[in-house]
Amino acid sequence: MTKIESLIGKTKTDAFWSLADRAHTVALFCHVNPDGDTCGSALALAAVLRKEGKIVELYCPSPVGGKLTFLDGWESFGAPKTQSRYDLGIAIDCGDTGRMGECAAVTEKCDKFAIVDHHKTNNMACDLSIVRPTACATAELVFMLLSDSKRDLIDPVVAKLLFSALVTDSGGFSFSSVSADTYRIGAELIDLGAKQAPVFAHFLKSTDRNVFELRNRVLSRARFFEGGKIGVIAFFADDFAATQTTERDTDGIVNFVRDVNGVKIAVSMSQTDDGKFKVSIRTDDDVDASFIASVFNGGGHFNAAGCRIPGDYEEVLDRLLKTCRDCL
Ligand SMILES: [Mn+2]
Repeated sequence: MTKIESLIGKTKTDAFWSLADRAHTVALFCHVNPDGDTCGSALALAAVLRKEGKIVELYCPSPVGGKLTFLDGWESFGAPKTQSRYDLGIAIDCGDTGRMGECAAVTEKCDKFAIVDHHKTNNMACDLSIVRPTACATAELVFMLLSDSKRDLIDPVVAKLLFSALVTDSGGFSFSSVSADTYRIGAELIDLGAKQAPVFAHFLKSTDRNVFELRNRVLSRARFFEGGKIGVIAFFADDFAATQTTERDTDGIVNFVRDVNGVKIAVSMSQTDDGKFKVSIRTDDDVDASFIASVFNGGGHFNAAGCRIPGDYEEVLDRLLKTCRDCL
């Protein structure tokens, strides 16, 4: 079998463990509106560090629930924190400090601070930065960190957490960000005890009835521009109220627009309580989604990015369409 190319390299891996092995108390940080990658990667790393006798506490600025309750240990995000300081803080899958929300203040209480991430826009200050935009998921990086010296600590639960993170961030190993190593890592995780079928069924197939209703409402109003090259959907407060859903349930619905033949840029606009729109942008291979997001102070990946824009619907839509047209 072909050996998996290290995405990280020995020097950085050693630097990471020289920080982590010395730490007794560790804080792990996940990003706002958490997904399977940030939570699965953090919970996997937490499980391993706890096996080594460390006190590990998990921070996320948004509630962790919904589909993420499939991830073993998810309750620990809501557990009361016992430490006033940490030897080490690690931001997992957070493209910038803003993604840590109010939890960013806790990083001040960490004697050392590291980041493990795959967002190309990452420019956070830290003692150790492991940022690899070629990784399709932060889980690939966590796996590589563990695969050498800590492999014995990857039990079936840790393998399931990393496999879940990998599947959710790679669209079930289907995005252009997926490499042959992504599949190799997936295969290794199955060898280590991850069961793939329940992960695919849970994260990629199953839908709650109310989320199904939300999806139908919003997709039925989809608008197309530029001869069908740009597709836009919008979630308003009354959509959430009528279907008893929240912003968290919008996840992935924009992909139905991206998958329409001819669409090069799919945009999802989701109304928030503070008079803004949370915008998700999905693109095909020719268009840089992270550039569009960066125009509005957001960021992300080449084919998937996001930002927040204040204003009313028509005004925000106009500004977005102008930028999108310029990118076609
Ligand atoms: Mn990720």
